[in-house]
Amino acid sequence: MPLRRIGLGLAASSAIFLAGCARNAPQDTWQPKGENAEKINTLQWMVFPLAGIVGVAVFALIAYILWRFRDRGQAIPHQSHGNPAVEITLTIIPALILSVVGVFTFKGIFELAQTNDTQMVINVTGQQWWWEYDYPAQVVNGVEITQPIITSGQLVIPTGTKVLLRETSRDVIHSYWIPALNGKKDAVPGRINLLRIQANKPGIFAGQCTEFCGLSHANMRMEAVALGPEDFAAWIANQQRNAESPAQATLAQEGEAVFLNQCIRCHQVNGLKKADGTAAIAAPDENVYSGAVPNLTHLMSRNTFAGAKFDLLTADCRKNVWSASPDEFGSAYLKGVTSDCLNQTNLRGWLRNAPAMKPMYADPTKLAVSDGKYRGMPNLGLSESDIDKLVAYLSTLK
Ligand code: HEC
Ligand SMILES: [Cu+2]
Repeated sequence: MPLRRIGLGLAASSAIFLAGCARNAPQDTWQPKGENAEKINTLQWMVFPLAGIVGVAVFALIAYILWRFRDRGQAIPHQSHGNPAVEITLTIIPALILSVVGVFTFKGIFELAQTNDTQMVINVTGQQWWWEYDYPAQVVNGVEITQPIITSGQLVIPTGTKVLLRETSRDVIHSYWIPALNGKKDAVPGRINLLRIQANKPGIFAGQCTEFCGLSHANMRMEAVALGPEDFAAWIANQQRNAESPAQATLAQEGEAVFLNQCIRCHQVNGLKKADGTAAIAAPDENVYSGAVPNLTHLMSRNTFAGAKFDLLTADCRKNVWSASPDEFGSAYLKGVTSDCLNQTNLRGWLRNAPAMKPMYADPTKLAVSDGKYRGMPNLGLSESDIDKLVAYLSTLK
Protein backbone atom coordinates (compact mmCIF):
# COMPACT_ATOMS: atom_id res chain seq x y z
CA MET A 1 0.00 0.00 0.00
CA PRO A 2 1.40 3.39 -0.98
CA LEU A 3 0.86 4.72 2.55
CA ARG A 4 3.46 7.42 2.01
CA ARG A 5 1.64 8.78 -0.98
CA ILE A 6 -1.65 8.86 0.90
CA GLY A 7 0.11 10.66 3.76
CA LEU A 8 1.58 13.23 1.38
CA GLY A 9 -1.81 13.77 -0.23
CA LEU A 10 -3.46 14.28 3.14
CA ALA A 11 -0.73 16.71 4.24
CA ALA A 12 -1.06 18.73 1.03
CA SER A 13 -4.83 18.92 1.17
CA SER A 14 -4.89 19.91 4.85
CA ALA A 15 -2.27 22.60 4.13
CA ILE A 16 -4.54 24.02 1.43
CA PHE A 17 -7.53 23.76 3.75
CA LEU A 18 -5.73 25.52 6.61
CA ALA A 19 -4.43 28.25 4.29
CA GLY A 20 -8.09 29.12 3.77
CA CYS A 21 -8.38 29.75 7.51
CA ALA A 22 -5.59 32.36 7.59
CA ARG A 23 -6.42 35.30 9.83
CA ASN A 24 -6.65 38.72 8.23
CA ALA A 25 -7.71 37.34 4.88
CA PRO A 26 -9.51 40.40 3.48
CA GLN A 27 -12.34 38.48 1.85
CA ASP A 28 -13.15 36.02 4.63
CA THR A 29 -16.85 35.19 5.03
CA TRP A 30 -16.10 33.92 8.56
CA GLN A 31 -15.21 37.43 9.72
CA PRO A 32 -18.41 39.43 9.20
CA LYS A 33 -18.27 43.19 9.79
CA GLY A 34 -21.95 44.03 9.40
CA GLU A 35 -25.45 42.81 10.25
CA ASN A 36 -26.30 40.93 7.04
CA ALA A 37 -22.91 39.25 6.85
CA GLU A 38 -23.36 38.22 10.51
CA LYS A 39 -26.66 36.53 9.66
CA ILE A 40 -24.96 34.56 6.88
CA ASN A 41 -22.13 33.66 9.22
CA THR A 42 -24.51 32.40 11.94
CA LEU A 43 -26.18 30.20 9.35
CA GLN A 44 -22.92 28.79 8.04
CA TRP A 45 -21.78 28.03 11.59
CA MET A 46 -24.86 25.84 11.85
CA VAL A 47 -24.72 24.18 8.43
CA PHE A 48 -20.95 23.70 8.18
CA PRO A 49 -20.51 21.51 11.32
CA LEU A 50 -23.67 19.53 10.52
CA ALA A 51 -22.56 18.89 6.94
CA GLY A 52 -19.04 18.28 8.24
CA ILE A 53 -20.14 15.56 10.69
CA VAL A 54 -22.28 13.86 8.02
CA GLY A 55 -19.42 14.11 5.50
CA VAL A 56 -16.81 12.65 7.86
CA ALA A 57 -19.19 9.87 8.97
CA VAL A 58 -20.02 8.88 5.38
CA PHE A 59 -16.38 8.86 4.27
CA ALA A 60 -15.30 6.93 7.38
CA LEU A 61 -17.99 4.34 6.74
CA ILE A 62 -16.97 3.99 3.09
CA ALA A 63 -13.32 3.62 4.08
CA TYR A 64 -14.20 0.95 6.67
CA ILE A 65 -16.39 -0.99 4.23
CA LEU A 66 -13.76 -0.84 1.48
CA TRP A 67 -11.21 -2.25 3.86
CA ARG A 68 -13.39 -4.72 5.71
CA PHE A 69 -14.96 -6.31 2.61
CA ARG A 70 -12.02 -6.05 0.24
CA ASP A 71 -11.48 -8.93 -2.16
CA ARG A 72 -9.46 -11.66 -0.47
CA GLY A 73 -10.60 -14.36 -2.85
CA GLN A 74 -13.57 -15.25 -0.62
CA ALA A 75 -16.80 -16.67 -2.04
CA ILE A 76 -19.44 -14.19 -3.30
CA PRO A 77 -21.78 -13.45 -0.33
CA HIS A 78 -25.50 -14.13 -0.30
CA GLN A 79 -27.26 -11.68 -2.72
CA SER A 80 -30.30 -9.84 -1.35
CA HIS A 81 -32.45 -6.93 -2.44
CA GLY A 82 -34.32 -4.36 -0.39
CA ASN A 83 -34.38 -3.74 3.37
CA PRO A 84 -37.34 -1.53 4.36
CA ALA A 85 -36.01 -0.76 7.85
CA VAL A 86 -32.66 0.54 6.54
CA GLU A 87 -34.28 2.42 3.67
CA ILE A 88 -36.83 4.20 5.83
CA THR A 89 -34.22 5.15 8.46
CA LEU A 90 -31.82 6.47 5.82
CA THR A 91 -34.60 8.57 4.31
CA ILE A 92 -35.91 9.97 7.57
CA ILE A 93 -32.54 11.04 9.03
CA PRO A 94 -31.44 13.22 6.06
CA ALA A 95 -34.99 14.59 5.69
CA LEU A 96 -34.90 15.70 9.34
CA ILE A 97 -31.46 17.27 9.01
CA LEU A 98 -32.43 19.07 5.79
CA SER A 99 -35.68 20.40 7.20
CA VAL A 100 -33.91 21.87 10.25
CA VAL A 101 -31.32 23.50 7.97
CA GLY A 102 -34.11 24.54 5.59
CA VAL A 103 -36.13 26.34 8.28
CA PHE A 104 -33.14 28.47 9.28
CA THR A 105 -32.10 29.05 5.66
CA PHE A 106 -35.56 30.29 4.66
CA LYS A 107 -35.67 32.54 7.71
CA GLY A 108 -32.24 33.91 6.70
CA ILE A 109 -33.26 34.46 3.08
CA PHE A 110 -36.31 36.50 4.11
CA GLU A 111 -34.32 38.53 6.62
CA LEU A 112 -31.59 39.29 4.07
CA ALA A 113 -34.19 40.35 1.51
CA GLN A 114 -35.74 42.92 3.85
CA THR A 115 -35.49 46.44 2.44
CA ASN A 116 -38.37 48.40 4.02
CA ASP A 117 -36.23 49.85 6.81
CA THR A 118 -33.51 51.09 4.42
CA GLN A 119 -31.83 54.37 5.42
CA MET A 120 -29.80 55.17 2.32
CA VAL A 121 -29.77 54.28 -1.40
CA ILE A 122 -26.80 53.98 -3.76
CA ASN A 123 -27.01 52.93 -7.41
CA VAL A 124 -24.27 50.48 -8.33
CA THR A 125 -23.49 49.84 -11.99
CA GLY A 126 -21.10 47.19 -13.21
CA GLN A 127 -19.26 47.51 -16.48
CA GLN A 128 -16.20 45.92 -18.07
CA TRP A 129 -14.19 46.14 -15.75
CA TRP A 130 -15.05 48.52 -12.92
CA TRP A 131 -17.96 49.65 -10.75
CA GLU A 132 -19.67 53.01 -10.83
CA TYR A 133 -21.55 54.30 -7.79
CA ASP A 134 -24.07 57.06 -7.96
CA TYR A 135 -25.66 58.59 -4.91
CA PRO A 136 -29.06 60.10 -5.71
CA ALA A 137 -30.10 63.29 -3.88
CA GLN A 138 -31.34 62.23 -0.42
CA VAL A 139 -30.97 62.92 3.28
CA VAL A 140 -28.75 60.44 5.12
CA ASN A 141 -28.58 60.57 8.92
CA GLY A 142 -29.47 64.26 8.75
CA VAL A 143 -26.87 65.05 6.08
CA GLU A 144 -28.34 66.25 2.80
CA ILE A 145 -26.96 65.12 -0.56
CA THR A 146 -28.16 67.96 -2.79
CA GLN A 147 -26.24 67.08 -5.98
CA PRO A 148 -26.03 63.47 -7.13
CA ILE A 149 -22.53 62.10 -6.48
CA ILE A 150 -20.80 59.89 -9.04
CA THR A 151 -17.71 57.94 -8.09
CA SER A 152 -16.10 54.60 -8.83
CA GLY A 153 -14.13 51.72 -7.34
CA GLN A 154 -14.60 52.57 -3.67
CA LEU A 155 -18.11 52.56 -2.25
CA VAL A 156 -18.21 55.00 0.67
CA ILE A 157 -20.97 54.40 3.25
CA PRO A 158 -21.76 55.64 6.75
CA THR A 159 -21.37 53.16 9.64
CA GLY A 160 -24.43 51.76 11.41
CA THR A 161 -26.67 52.62 8.46
CA LYS A 162 -28.75 50.24 6.39
CA VAL A 163 -27.61 50.96 2.85
CA LEU A 164 -29.58 49.67 -0.12
CA LEU A 165 -27.55 48.98 -3.25
CA ARG A 166 -29.59 49.07 -6.47
CA GLU A 167 -27.46 47.03 -8.85
CA THR A 168 -27.46 46.93 -12.59
CA SER A 169 -24.98 46.60 -15.47
CA ARG A 170 -24.23 48.46 -18.69
CA ASP A 171 -22.85 45.50 -20.61
CA VAL A 172 -22.67 41.90 -19.36
CA ILE A 173 -23.62 40.22 -16.08
CA HIS A 174 -21.35 41.08 -13.15
CA SER A 175 -21.74 40.24 -9.47
CA TYR A 176 -21.17 42.48 -6.46
CA TRP A 177 -19.64 40.89 -3.39
CA ILE A 178 -18.07 42.45 -0.32
CA PRO A 179 -17.87 39.32 1.87
CA ALA A 180 -17.47 41.25 5.14
CA LEU A 181 -20.78 43.05 4.59
CA ASN A 182 -23.16 40.66 2.83
CA GLY A 183 -23.48 37.86 0.30
CA LYS A 184 -23.22 38.40 -3.43
CA LYS A 185 -25.80 39.72 -5.87
CA ASP A 186 -25.64 39.68 -9.66
CA ALA A 187 -25.68 42.96 -11.57
CA VAL A 188 -27.73 42.22 -14.71
CA PRO A 189 -28.26 44.55 -17.70
CA GLY A 190 -31.85 45.83 -17.85
CA ARG A 191 -32.66 44.82 -14.29
CA ILE A 192 -32.27 46.32 -10.85
CA ASN A 193 -31.28 43.86 -8.14
CA LEU A 194 -31.35 44.91 -4.52
CA LEU A 195 -28.62 44.16 -2.00
CA ARG A 196 -28.55 45.57 1.49
CA ILE A 197 -25.32 46.17 3.36
CA GLN A 198 -24.37 47.66 6.68
CA ALA A 199 -20.99 48.14 8.37
CA ASN A 200 -20.64 48.20 12.14
CA LYS A 201 -17.36 50.06 12.39
CA PRO A 202 -15.21 52.35 10.23
CA GLY A 203 -12.85 50.46 7.96
CA ILE A 204 -12.18 49.31 4.43
CA PHE A 205 -13.54 46.01 3.11
CA ALA A 206 -12.39 44.31 -0.07
CA GLY A 207 -14.40 42.47 -2.67
CA GLN A 208 -14.26 41.40 -6.29
CA CYS A 209 -16.60 40.76 -9.19
CA THR A 210 -17.81 37.18 -8.85
CA GLU A 211 -19.48 36.58 -12.21
CA PHE A 212 -17.14 35.89 -15.10
CA CYS A 213 -17.44 39.01 -17.25
CA GLY A 214 -14.71 38.77 -19.88
CA LEU A 215 -11.05 39.49 -20.32
CA SER A 216 -10.30 41.49 -17.16
CA HIS A 217 -12.84 39.85 -14.86
CA ALA A 218 -10.04 39.02 -12.42
CA ASN A 219 -9.07 42.71 -12.37
CA MET A 220 -12.54 43.94 -11.50
CA ARG A 221 -12.41 44.62 -7.81
CA MET A 222 -14.17 46.89 -5.39
CA GLU A 223 -13.81 48.19 -1.89
CA ALA A 224 -16.40 49.38 0.58
CA VAL A 225 -15.24 52.18 2.85
CA ALA A 226 -17.22 52.77 6.04
CA LEU A 227 -16.89 56.14 7.76
CA GLY A 228 -18.30 57.37 11.08
CA PRO A 229 -21.11 59.99 10.91
CA GLU A 230 -18.90 63.11 11.01
CA ASP A 231 -16.32 61.75 8.57
CA PHE A 232 -19.10 60.67 6.23
CA ALA A 233 -20.60 64.17 6.32
CA ALA A 234 -17.16 65.58 5.48
CA TRP A 235 -16.83 63.13 2.59
CA ILE A 236 -20.26 64.11 1.22
CA ALA A 237 -19.42 67.82 1.46
CA ASN A 238 -16.19 67.30 -0.48
CA GLN A 239 -17.81 65.13 -3.16
CA GLN A 240 -20.37 67.84 -3.86
CA ARG A 241 -17.71 70.43 -4.66
CA ASN A 242 -16.87 71.13 -8.27
CA ALA A 243 -13.23 70.85 -9.29
CA GLU A 244 -11.40 74.16 -9.33
CA SER A 245 -9.06 75.23 -12.10
CA PRO A 246 -5.38 75.08 -11.13
CA ALA A 247 -3.48 78.35 -10.56
CA GLN A 248 -2.24 80.28 -13.61
CA ALA A 249 1.13 79.39 -15.12
CA THR A 250 1.57 76.09 -13.26
CA LEU A 251 2.34 72.64 -14.61
CA ALA A 252 -1.13 71.61 -13.41
CA GLN A 253 -2.71 74.28 -15.56
CA GLU A 254 -0.87 72.97 -18.60
CA GLY A 255 -2.15 69.55 -17.57
CA GLU A 256 -5.70 70.85 -17.59
CA ALA A 257 -5.20 71.89 -21.22
CA VAL A 258 -3.91 68.41 -22.12
CA PHE A 259 -6.88 66.93 -20.26
CA LEU A 260 -9.29 69.05 -22.32
CA ASN A 261 -7.60 67.79 -25.47
CA GLN A 262 -7.18 64.13 -24.67
CA CYS A 263 -9.44 63.02 -21.85
CA ILE A 264 -12.65 65.06 -21.75
CA ARG A 265 -14.10 63.11 -24.64
CA CYS A 266 -14.48 60.28 -22.16
CA HIS A 267 -13.91 61.49 -18.57
CA GLN A 268 -16.08 64.04 -16.80
CA VAL A 269 -14.56 66.50 -14.32
CA ASN A 270 -17.39 68.51 -12.77
CA GLY A 271 -16.81 72.24 -13.07
CA LEU A 272 -14.14 71.96 -15.76
CA LYS A 273 -14.45 74.67 -18.42
CA LYS A 274 -13.27 74.74 -22.01
CA ALA A 275 -10.89 77.49 -23.18
CA ASP A 276 -13.90 79.58 -24.26
CA GLY A 277 -15.34 79.43 -20.73
CA THR A 278 -18.23 77.06 -21.48
CA ALA A 279 -18.71 73.88 -19.44
CA ALA A 280 -16.76 70.85 -20.67
CA ILE A 281 -19.14 67.90 -20.79
CA ALA A 282 -17.86 64.38 -21.45
CA ALA A 283 -19.84 62.22 -23.86
CA PRO A 284 -18.16 58.82 -23.75
CA ASP A 285 -21.04 56.91 -25.34
CA GLU A 286 -19.70 57.48 -28.84
CA ASN A 287 -16.58 55.45 -28.16
CA VAL A 288 -17.11 53.34 -25.11
CA TYR A 289 -19.23 50.21 -25.24
CA SER A 290 -20.73 50.67 -21.76
CA GLY A 291 -21.35 54.38 -22.42
CA ALA A 292 -19.62 55.47 -19.22
CA VAL A 293 -16.11 55.86 -17.81
CA PRO A 294 -15.04 56.88 -14.28
CA ASN A 295 -15.82 60.45 -13.21
CA LEU A 296 -12.48 61.95 -12.18
CA THR A 297 -13.71 65.05 -10.27
CA HIS A 298 -12.45 63.65 -6.95
CA LEU A 299 -9.95 61.06 -8.18
CA MET A 300 -7.53 61.76 -5.31
CA SER A 301 -10.23 61.20 -2.69
CA ARG A 302 -10.24 57.49 -3.52
CA ASN A 303 -7.06 55.57 -3.02
CA THR A 304 -7.31 52.87 -5.65
CA PHE A 305 -8.21 53.11 -9.34
CA ALA A 306 -9.21 51.13 -12.43
CA GLY A 307 -11.62 48.76 -10.74
CA ALA A 308 -9.80 49.15 -7.38
CA LYS A 309 -7.05 47.10 -8.99
CA PHE A 310 -4.15 49.56 -8.59
CA ASP A 311 -3.12 51.69 -5.64
CA LEU A 312 -3.08 55.45 -5.95
CA LEU A 313 -1.14 55.38 -2.67
CA THR A 314 2.46 54.25 -2.18
CA ALA A 315 2.85 51.02 -0.19
CA ASP A 316 3.62 52.81 3.12
CA CYS A 317 0.73 55.22 2.81
CA ARG A 318 -1.59 52.39 1.85
CA LYS A 319 -0.61 50.52 4.99
CA ASN A 320 -1.48 53.56 7.11
CA VAL A 321 -5.03 53.46 5.79
CA TRP A 322 -5.62 49.71 5.70
CA SER A 323 -4.19 49.02 9.15
CA ALA A 324 -5.64 52.10 10.88
CA SER A 325 -7.74 51.30 13.97
CA PRO A 326 -11.47 52.03 13.58
CA ASP A 327 -10.97 55.26 15.58
CA GLU A 328 -8.25 56.54 13.29
CA PHE A 329 -9.50 55.13 10.03
CA GLY A 330 -11.75 58.04 9.05
CA SER A 331 -9.09 60.73 9.25
CA ALA A 332 -6.53 58.47 7.52
CA TYR A 333 -8.95 57.86 4.63
CA LEU A 334 -10.16 61.44 4.31
CA LYS A 335 -6.59 62.66 3.80
CA GLY A 336 -6.96 61.23 0.31
CA VAL A 337 -3.88 60.98 -1.87
CA THR A 338 -1.45 63.67 -0.72
CA SER A 339 1.45 64.56 -3.03
CA ASP A 340 4.01 62.62 -0.94
CA CYS A 341 1.75 59.57 -1.00
CA LEU A 342 0.90 59.50 -4.71
CA ASN A 343 1.91 56.24 -6.33
CA GLN A 344 3.62 57.80 -9.36
CA THR A 345 4.59 54.45 -10.86
CA ASN A 346 1.01 53.24 -11.05
CA LEU A 347 -0.58 56.46 -12.27
CA ARG A 348 2.12 57.18 -14.85
CA GLY A 349 2.06 53.58 -16.04
CA TRP A 350 -1.70 53.89 -16.54
CA LEU A 351 -1.41 57.10 -18.57
CA ARG A 352 1.48 55.69 -20.60
CA ASN A 353 -0.39 52.55 -21.63
CA ALA A 354 -3.49 51.50 -19.70
CA PRO A 355 -4.17 48.24 -21.60
CA ALA A 356 -0.62 47.10 -20.74
CA MET A 357 -1.51 47.26 -17.04
CA LYS A 358 -4.98 45.81 -17.32
CA PRO A 359 -5.95 43.67 -20.32
CA MET A 360 -8.79 45.40 -22.18
CA TYR A 361 -10.36 45.48 -25.61
CA ALA A 362 -9.29 49.08 -25.89
CA ASP A 363 -8.51 48.83 -29.58
CA PRO A 364 -11.68 47.99 -31.51
CA THR A 365 -9.67 46.84 -34.53
CA LYS A 366 -8.35 43.95 -32.39
CA LEU A 367 -11.80 42.59 -31.60
CA ALA A 368 -12.75 39.42 -33.42
CA VAL A 369 -16.14 40.94 -34.19
CA SER A 370 -15.62 44.69 -34.12
CA ASP A 371 -18.43 47.07 -33.33
CA GLY A 372 -15.91 49.92 -33.38
CA LYS A 373 -16.22 50.46 -29.63
CA TYR A 374 -13.79 50.41 -26.71
CA ARG A 375 -14.04 48.24 -23.65
CA GLY A 376 -11.55 49.88 -21.36
CA MET A 377 -9.17 52.79 -21.67
CA PRO A 378 -7.11 52.99 -24.87
CA ASN A 379 -3.40 53.70 -25.14
CA LEU A 380 -3.41 57.36 -26.12
CA GLY A 381 0.27 57.49 -27.06
CA LEU A 382 0.94 60.46 -24.75
CA SER A 383 4.38 62.05 -24.58
CA GLU A 384 6.31 61.94 -21.28
CA SER A 385 5.97 65.71 -20.94
CA ASP A 386 2.18 65.46 -21.34
CA ILE A 387 2.17 62.73 -18.69
CA ASP A 388 4.06 65.04 -16.29
CA LYS A 389 1.48 67.73 -16.87
CA LEU A 390 -1.46 65.35 -16.50
CA VAL A 391 -0.12 63.93 -13.22
CA ALA A 392 0.21 67.50 -11.89
CA TYR A 393 -3.37 68.24 -12.96
CA LEU A 394 -4.88 64.97 -11.70
CA SER A 395 -3.19 65.60 -8.31
CA THR A 396 -5.39 68.71 -7.90
CA LEU A 397 -8.58 66.61 -8.18
CA LYS A 398 -9.01 66.09 -4.44
C1 HEC B 1 -11.92 56.33 -24.96
C2 HEC B 1 -12.26 56.75 -23.64
C3 HEC B 1 -11.16 57.20 -22.70
C4 HEC B 1 -10.24 58.21 -22.87
C5 HEC B 1 -10.06 59.10 -24.07
C6 HEC B 1 -9.51 58.30 -21.62
N1 HEC B 1 -9.93 57.35 -20.76
FE1 HEC B 1 -9.30 57.12 -18.84
N2 HEC B 1 -10.55 55.52 -18.62
C7 HEC B 1 -11.41 55.05 -19.59
C8 HEC B 1 -12.09 53.89 -19.08
C9 HEC B 1 -13.11 53.03 -19.82
C10 HEC B 1 -11.60 53.68 -17.77
C11 HEC B 1 -11.98 52.55 -16.82
C12 HEC B 1 -11.02 51.42 -17.05
C13 HEC B 1 -11.05 50.36 -16.01
O1 HEC B 1 -11.18 50.64 -14.83
O2 HEC B 1 -10.91 49.20 -16.39
C14 HEC B 1 -10.66 54.74 -17.51
C15 HEC B 1 -9.99 54.90 -16.31
C16 HEC B 1 -9.16 55.99 -16.02
C17 HEC B 1 -8.62 56.26 -14.71
C18 HEC B 1 -8.92 55.49 -13.44
C19 HEC B 1 -10.14 56.11 -12.78
C20 HEC B 1 -10.74 55.33 -11.65
O3 HEC B 1 -11.24 55.96 -10.72
O4 HEC B 1 -10.74 54.11 -11.67
C21 HEC B 1 -7.85 57.39 -14.82
C22 HEC B 1 -7.08 58.08 -13.71
C23 HEC B 1 -7.91 57.80 -16.20
N3 HEC B 1 -8.72 56.93 -16.90
C24 HEC B 1 -7.28 58.91 -16.70
C25 HEC B 1 -7.37 59.33 -18.03
C26 HEC B 1 -6.70 60.48 -18.55
C27 HEC B 1 -5.81 61.40 -17.74
C28 HEC B 1 -7.02 60.57 -19.87
C29 HEC B 1 -6.53 61.57 -20.89
C30 HEC B 1 -5.12 61.54 -21.11
C31 HEC B 1 -7.93 59.46 -20.16
N4 HEC B 1 -8.11 58.73 -19.02
C32 HEC B 1 -8.52 59.23 -21.41
C33 HEC B 1 -11.64 55.58 -20.82
C34 HEC B 1 -10.95 56.65 -21.36
CU1 LIG C 1 -17.44 41.88 -13.65
